Amino acid sequence: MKKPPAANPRRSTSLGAAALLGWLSAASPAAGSGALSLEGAWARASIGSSKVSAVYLVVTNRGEAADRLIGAETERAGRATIHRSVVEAGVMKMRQVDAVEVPPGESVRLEPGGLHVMLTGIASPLETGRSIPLTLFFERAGKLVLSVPVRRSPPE
Ligand SMILES: [Cu+2]
Repeated sequence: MKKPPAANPRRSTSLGAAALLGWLSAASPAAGSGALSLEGAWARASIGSSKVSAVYLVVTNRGEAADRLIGAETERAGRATIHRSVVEAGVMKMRQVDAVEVPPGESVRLEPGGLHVMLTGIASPLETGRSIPLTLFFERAGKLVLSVPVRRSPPE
């Protein structure tokens, strides 16, 4: 009489699937391609008739080679540019940057008070609970598209 298939390989398969599912839900909302993963993305809800907002996220490079974030676009805004907030003489200012380096094995945080994707010329208000499409352009990974939830404040 034949024995049923060994339990061990089966168990390791389901553990692998569970681990993967855990990773997927922990990383949600996430997108990625190859070496890069994009996690925790959120867009700030626009205030009143304000035409500006910002998108924040964490870019992690799990690859061997450096990459660079070189641009962004969304159908919801006239322009999406990469900005860095800096404090000069006690005043918070924003400067456009051409690119953001993402070294191999590292994460770069775009977060309030620092780097962000600046949205200007917003056509209609960004409402909490909705999502906006965002395309990010990387030198190496190319074009990555993600759906970004709109929030009033950073996720926990
Ligand atoms: Cu800005």
